[in-house]
Amino acid sequence: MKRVLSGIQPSGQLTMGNYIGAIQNFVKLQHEHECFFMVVDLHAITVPQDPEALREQTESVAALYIAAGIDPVKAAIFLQSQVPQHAELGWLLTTLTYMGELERMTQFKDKSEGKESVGAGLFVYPSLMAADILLYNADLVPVGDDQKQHLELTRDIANRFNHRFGDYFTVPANYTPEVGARIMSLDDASKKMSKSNPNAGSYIALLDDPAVIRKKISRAKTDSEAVVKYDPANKPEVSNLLSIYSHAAGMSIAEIEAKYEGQMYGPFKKDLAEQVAALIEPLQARYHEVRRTGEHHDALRRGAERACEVAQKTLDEVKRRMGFVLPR
Ligand code: AQP
Repeated sequence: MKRVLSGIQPSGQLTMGNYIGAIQNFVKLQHEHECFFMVVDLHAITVPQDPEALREQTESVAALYIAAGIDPVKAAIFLQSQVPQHAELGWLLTTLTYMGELERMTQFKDKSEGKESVGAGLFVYPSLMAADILLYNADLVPVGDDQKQHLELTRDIANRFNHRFGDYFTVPANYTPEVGARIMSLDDASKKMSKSNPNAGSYIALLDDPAVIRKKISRAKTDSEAVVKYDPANKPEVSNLLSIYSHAAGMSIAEIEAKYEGQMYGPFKKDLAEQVAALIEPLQARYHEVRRTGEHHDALRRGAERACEVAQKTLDEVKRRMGFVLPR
């Protein structure tokens, strides 16, 4: 049994990108491994936040974890800010991270582009992410394609620590699905689908009304070829819709291509919308039940207790190795 850790930022409404790239894998992995799934609220404040929105989105992500099928008895679900060891190890690892490494992070470049004042937190975000993972000595980190560069840096930081202070950290491996590792925007297939995109038509939110989802999919960009074929280099929009279809319906890309052979995009898009709605409707019903009963609060409390126990052991050992005096 391996140890698995991952998280999602409460920085907006979760999208089908988050579902396919992350949550769907979390649900699978909980049956095979010891899992820790966080809501990374400390990461969400690396860009300016509205306090009320942050609170609501944090609860929403936690409830969606449960609604999507993560069992809080099997996996620890917790809020990053309720496990203070993350911030502390984050600082320690920041001192082991080089400016040049952080400057190379494409997510930092994307999120800071064109902004006048960019917070230092956005810059050092990858050191905190390294702390998130290394606190649990996680073997496997299920993330979408967009997070691979951060994970690579985590590996470098872990190796650097091990080299300077003696072998301690597990160097984590990533776990990314082949198809769907990067779900793209509905309006621009060169950009990933992102919950913080100001254009709501660019993403399918898990809490979107099914009528809205149908509309968004019917308006999704395609091409003029009218052939349902997976070819990301030449048909990025249609390939993206095929990936979403494949995950929503549990069908292979080849099966879907065969189903729509000789047809225009209309029937394909219509069925895709139905598949997504069929996936989302029960999830939404369960979500509203969780929010109504508040069962996620109990799960978060238990999750944080379990996470703190593991995290404190790691933090003590890291501090001892780095030369800090521990309380006696
Ligand atoms: N479009 C995507 N396709 C596949 N996987 C994705 N993920 C995010 N977008 C896609 C995966 O979801 C997990 C959580 O991501 P995050 O919230 O930590 O931050 P992110 O990667 O920056 O996701 P967003 O939705 O784009 O958030 P914002 O807009 O706030 O930056 C990760 O495993 C990620 O790979």
